[in-house]
Amino acid sequence: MSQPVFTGARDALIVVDVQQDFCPGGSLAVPDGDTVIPVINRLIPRFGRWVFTRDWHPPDHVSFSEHPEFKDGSWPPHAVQGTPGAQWCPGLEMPMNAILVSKGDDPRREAYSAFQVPHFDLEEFLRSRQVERLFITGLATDYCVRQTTLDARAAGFTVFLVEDAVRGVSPETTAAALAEMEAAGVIRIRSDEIVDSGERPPADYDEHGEPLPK
Ligand code: VGL
Ligand code: ZN
Repeated sequence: MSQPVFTGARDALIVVDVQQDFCPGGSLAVPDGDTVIPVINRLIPRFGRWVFTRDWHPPDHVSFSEHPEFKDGSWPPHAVQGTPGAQWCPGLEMPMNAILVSKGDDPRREAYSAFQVPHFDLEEFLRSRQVERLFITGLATDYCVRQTTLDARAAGFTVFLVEDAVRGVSPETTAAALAEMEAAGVIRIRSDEIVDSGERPPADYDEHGEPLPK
């Protein structure tokens, strides 16, 4: 381990789009996409806050094409609401109290990033809970991971990209995305460098389900 980073109360793990259509056998399969699952499962217990995002498209989403070119704006139908392809990949151990952010549900608009959804202000949600650092995992490095990571940096968070917990659609766009993220100040880290300090964030609710003051 080169440089351990200790997780604590001001950290959140972000898990981007680990859904069946992005894993082997899916309509928009990311090469080796399923290899991120055990890595993410090992990271989950080192955190006290988790945001899981999912692509959640209507059947007539603007990005869908009959002759997909597998690039921006021209994808095969994928992650259609309520279909098996939109479900989590088998084996992903999402905590019961993770935050779920659905995106891409407007048929007319692409939404690669969890910070771009009109119905939920993720930045405000995290800020109001004193979150400062985000650890980004999931699929795909060159699209939704890239945009989520860049938006997180633009919002002022310290951002770690967990490089063995992400996979990309193509080598060229993945290399370009990694360079772009690094230029934006994103810190690349391996999952084995992330160590649990044991510190946890305060609870959001009491034992009766009433919100606690922040
Ligand atoms: C994604 C392409 C289209 C992703 C989503 O999750 O990275 N890529 N929709
Ligand atoms: Zn999509």
